[in-house]
Amino acid sequence: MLTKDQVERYLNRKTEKTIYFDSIPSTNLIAAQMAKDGTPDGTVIIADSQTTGLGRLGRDFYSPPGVGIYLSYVKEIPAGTENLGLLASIVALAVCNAITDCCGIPPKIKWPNDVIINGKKVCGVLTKLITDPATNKMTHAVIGIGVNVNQREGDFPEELLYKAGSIRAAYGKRIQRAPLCAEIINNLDKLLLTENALSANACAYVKIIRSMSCTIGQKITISSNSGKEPAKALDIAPDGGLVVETSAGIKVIRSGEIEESGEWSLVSTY
Ligand code: BT5
Repeated sequence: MLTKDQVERYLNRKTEKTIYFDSIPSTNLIAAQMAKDGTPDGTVIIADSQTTGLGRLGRDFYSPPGVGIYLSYVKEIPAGTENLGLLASIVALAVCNAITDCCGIPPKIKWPNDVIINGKKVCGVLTKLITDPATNKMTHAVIGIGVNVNQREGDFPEELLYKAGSIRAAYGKRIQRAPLCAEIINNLDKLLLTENALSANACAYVKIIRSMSCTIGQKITISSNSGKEPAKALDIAPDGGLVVETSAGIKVIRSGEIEESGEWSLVSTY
């Protein structure tokens, strides 16, 4: 199990709350309730496993015990926050840097927030914004992060085998989860609390996120409420959106889903 004693040896934070569970339905559900109840900025909920881990759009996130990192980070959204569109990519950046520093493998970011190694998803991010019903203002972001660390090839359910990967499968041996988990939190604290990346000048972050993107240059399909549309991904916009070229011209998408067709795989290979 990923325990408090193991993780705290590597954590830089001194005052922010970090709460540990063995098995719970979803760290995001607990973190969202705590955000509504006014938990301090930077509160983190960690679980060794989740029984109903959540993905985006009602999907599941497979979260078995003993092999992954499942955590949710509560970030207050002060008035004047400008870079909320970049949040998902900034979180992916924090995870990528932690994996590079702890495991020596530089992952890529599939826009906006999947972390990819050798073409497979090793981490997903789910961001939920909390609104105060009294004022109708956004108060918090709950950032859920799930990382596949020590699964071996073939450990995933059949339907995930072709798309899910783990750091161990890429690295070739077991990874210590505690230092990696702590480094993800240390990076989030640095970016979101110390540097205040959501309100700071975004240029430097966008530049790094762009350099880690495996989406730029790809032939993609955009899925949205209005259907599917083929496109080519051109760039990351200054606000975190994806600049795409479609048959109708160049535009920026800020929500919806993209699938990479796999035909232009140049950018995502190592
Ligand atoms: C995500 O959604 O990837 C967001 C995942 C966020 C998980 C964290 S864990 C801590 C926190 N608490 C929660 O309850 N959730 C967050 P999405 O982009 O919708 O991807 C979901 C899809 O990825 C699924 O439909 C599967 O196809 C695939 N998938 C499921 N489990 C996976 C896994 N462990 N690794 C890679 N892919 C997975």
